[in-house]
Amino acid sequence: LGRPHRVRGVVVHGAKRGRELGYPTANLHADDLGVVPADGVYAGWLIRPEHAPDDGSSKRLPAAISVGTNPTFHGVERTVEAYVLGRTDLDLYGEEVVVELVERLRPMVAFEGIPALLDQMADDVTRTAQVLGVPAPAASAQAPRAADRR
Ligand code: FMN
Repeated sequence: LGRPHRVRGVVVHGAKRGRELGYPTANLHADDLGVVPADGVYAGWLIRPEHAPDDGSSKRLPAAISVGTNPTFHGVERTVEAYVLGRTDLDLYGEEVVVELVERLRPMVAFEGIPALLDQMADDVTRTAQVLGVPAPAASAQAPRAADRR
């Protein structure tokens, strides 16, 4: 991508499906989605410019980012959503954040079902950690693989 693309926006409530899937995402209400690069899945960072942590927690969080309409769920609205690796506890609603897209991993895909999407997302998370040079989240922090949910 050359210089990483950045999208700034306020975190809004999405379809709430992500939490159930095990991958809660921060959905961005972007100032200008027109400048977002092609639909797909990216490795990148979620940056919290207004977050002044006194606990030493980071302003830059590693994230797997989805840009598109979520065709598996027949969505129509184009969204930018960031899953912060291994974090199911973050509450970012109403916060202004910046999403930095470092590397495009793959196109957006309309999967036949949720198990296939979950297997792919687990792989996306592993590859994101590799690209960013951070440890992959512990298995316990990850969503169950599709095979474990049957
Ligand atoms: N949705 C798709 O339909 N196809 C995909 O290939 C796809 N890949 C994703 C990869 C990652 C790393 C993430 C975080 C999301 C991906 N999504 C994909 C989006 C999910 O469908 C979406 O996060 C989920 O439906 C939750 O939506 P919500 O936040 O609006 O509740």
